[in-house]
Amino acid sequence: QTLPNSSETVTEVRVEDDRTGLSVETLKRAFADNLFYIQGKFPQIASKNDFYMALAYTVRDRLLRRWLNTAETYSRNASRTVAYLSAEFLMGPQLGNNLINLGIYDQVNQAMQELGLDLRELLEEEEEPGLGNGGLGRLAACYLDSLATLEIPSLGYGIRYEFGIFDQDIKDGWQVEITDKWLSAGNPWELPRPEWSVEVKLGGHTEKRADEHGNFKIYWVPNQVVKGIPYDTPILGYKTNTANTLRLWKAEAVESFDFYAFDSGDYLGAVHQKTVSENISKVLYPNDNSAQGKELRLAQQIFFVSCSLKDMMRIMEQQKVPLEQFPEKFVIQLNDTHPSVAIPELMRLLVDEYDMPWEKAWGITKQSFAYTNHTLLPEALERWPIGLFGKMLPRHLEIIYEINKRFLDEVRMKFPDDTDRLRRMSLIDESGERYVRMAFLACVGSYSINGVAALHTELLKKDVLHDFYEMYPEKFNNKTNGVTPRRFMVLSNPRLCRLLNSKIGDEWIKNLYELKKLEAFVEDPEFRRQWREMKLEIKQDVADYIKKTTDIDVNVNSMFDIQAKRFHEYKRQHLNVLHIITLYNRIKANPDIDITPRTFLFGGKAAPGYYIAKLIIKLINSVGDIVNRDPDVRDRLKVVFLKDFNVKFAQRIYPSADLSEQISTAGKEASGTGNMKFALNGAITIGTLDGANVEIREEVGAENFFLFGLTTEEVYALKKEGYQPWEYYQKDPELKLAIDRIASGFFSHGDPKLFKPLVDHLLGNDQYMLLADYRSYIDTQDRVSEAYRDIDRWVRMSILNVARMGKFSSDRSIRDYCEDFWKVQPVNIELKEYVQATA
Ligand code: GPU
Repeated sequence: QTLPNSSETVTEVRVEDDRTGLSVETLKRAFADNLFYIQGKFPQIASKNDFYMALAYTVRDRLLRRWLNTAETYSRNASRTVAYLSAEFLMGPQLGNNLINLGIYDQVNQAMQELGLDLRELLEEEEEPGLGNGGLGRLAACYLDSLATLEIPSLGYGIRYEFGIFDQDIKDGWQVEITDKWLSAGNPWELPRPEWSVEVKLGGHTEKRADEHGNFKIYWVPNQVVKGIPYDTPILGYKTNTANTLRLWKAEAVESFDFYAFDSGDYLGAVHQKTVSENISKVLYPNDNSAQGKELRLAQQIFFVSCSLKDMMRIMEQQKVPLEQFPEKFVIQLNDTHPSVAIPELMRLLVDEYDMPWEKAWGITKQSFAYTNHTLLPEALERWPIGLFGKMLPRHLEIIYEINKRFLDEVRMKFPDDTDRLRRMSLIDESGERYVRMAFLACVGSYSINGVAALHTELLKKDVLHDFYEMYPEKFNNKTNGVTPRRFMVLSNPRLCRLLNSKIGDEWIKNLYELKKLEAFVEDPEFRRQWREMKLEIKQDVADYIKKTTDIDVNVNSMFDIQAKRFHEYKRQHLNVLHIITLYNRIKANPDIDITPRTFLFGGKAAPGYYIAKLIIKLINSVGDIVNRDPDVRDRLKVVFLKDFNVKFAQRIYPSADLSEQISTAGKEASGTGNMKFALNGAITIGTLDGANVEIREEVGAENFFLFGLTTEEVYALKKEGYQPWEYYQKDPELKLAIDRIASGFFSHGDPKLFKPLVDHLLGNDQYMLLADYRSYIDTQDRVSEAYRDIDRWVRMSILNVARMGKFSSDRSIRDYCEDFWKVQPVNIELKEYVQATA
């Protein structure tokens, strides 16, 4: 409120509104108000969580005006909108990020201080929404941040899992899974919108019947109906007024079922029905890069996809955009194939429910979808057994058959007399048990198909989707992944940011290529000293954390050598272990050997059903138990497994790395995004020519990157000529000794059985070719050790890595998507004091 200026001499007095004001005084008052009126507590009896909640509501109030202004502007302009469909959004904690993006971190910090509270402690209180497994879900979250920052109208659509990714504990060296009760203390960031609930049909059968005009139509008679309730979370851009929406669907029973059951007296039956419905959004499937083929998972997919499409149609109706203009109003990005039933579902809605002719509906559908592929691993490519699919989605199966029939006609026309091609490309795999091939469906129903790094896109074209590339070359394009510098630099690494800002200003936060300007300072010894000191302080923080959580002492002058990511054989954490054992063996053979001290840090979860991945975690802990205690080692090597790697923890750990381990078998990691987060925080990468490593190396320069291992072509060639891991084992004494020590029970209290499955994998077929890459890896690690001894050289490399990583901002990725095929324009949001209420 502004008091009117009655005369020239009266100074303007601004009274800040308690729900929007950003001054320290107003923030303090609003905080006290929320503690009292929302948490219902006075300071003397308030818990830390009460304080966190009061602060969260204080920040949310300040978001709401932006959020409503944004929604109002979008609906008034009927702006073209990106709908990002994803089964996972790995958002991480919201409070800190919102403070950064609102630009009030410092004011809030001061306000809390003046109230005798510690902002950092309150930030720690937040239970993060871990609604994703790893890279794919985190990428979706980074993209939402960039979409809002670039002022692009967009909606994220997904599932509001009651249980996100499990919490990981370690007992006796083994992973133990604990359910993630992230909602138990309440979620201040979401608003339920029950008035926009929708119903989704499942199961049953289809019938052909005449409608009221005597025309024959297909009717789907389901045997289950569930209700989807949207829960909205605001996604604020960095220093813009734009606040977009993440809309997550919660499954509930429809009321009609309750009434029906009560009438018939089946009270327990009604309650049971409720449980069955609610199960759909109960839990996130904890698999990364592997398809499960479970009925409930398919139910989750159709559930959130159908809710989201109906929501888009509701929005169009409200904005009076005719359905024919669906592709002008929305572009739907499919985050992998998990939401790809959206293609037959949109067809079903248009043809069955809106009586649109097939050709017209197909024209709309084909122009509305774009598909991102995130993996080349065969076990991760989704296929649904026909039986299971038809039982859950009988009408969708018919529609897929029709799409397939017309598609195969097209293939026949383009490639006459090529029956093998028809068999290869059919949406239905008929080589044994029949399956629906979801990646192929996504290719046929989308106007764009992209990979997530240059190499990955090339391999898609050459290999996994080669036939589709020949059929539709114009659809294929690359969009190299990126990460948001707001969360993964500004929020997580304040020390680095202060140093950067003091030299190059803060433009880099919105335009990451600005980091280039750092190169001018690499020859400045004072700057290098500051850089080194900064890194040391960060490492000290992490060392304190390690001491507190594991009671292990680590030396901050040792090299922090970190591998933090999901556990998977293709990511080869066990190759890293072979290096650790090799160094240990060298010390055992010669205790006085001069080696570069290292602290090996691991973090990451294994899928609960992935036995070998869990065994690798056990191996790391077992090796750590020996190495950390052996007096011969004299603290020169430390092995630490940090449990429960999640977004909060990732933010803490990335800044402390000297060396980033990106050591997957070439051709297996689609892109990787952890590789980017490490390098942006000044770590040097040791890596293979895989995924985005290739482009990182191109950007930072080969002399600032430690490359090793076979190339993708060499991997293929070696496989073809008959790879014999045993020969590598026989020929390389260091390798042989490392494996023998695992096999003999040296790290398992003399029990040779414990790690036998792992040893058998390596000496048997060694699918991911660790043995073939071992020597190159070890020799390169020796060069790394050498380089680290020249600390000044290392600091130069570190600075140059940061300076040259500008390409890997998710802002750049999102700009590429917008310009290349989304064709969406930014919409500026003006902040009005009040949103006009209309009847
Ligand atoms: N990715 Br498919 C996952 O995290 N989970 C999955 O189920 C599938 C892919 C990852 C890729 O492994 C990683 O290389 C990539 O950077 C990331 O998706 C985002 O594109």
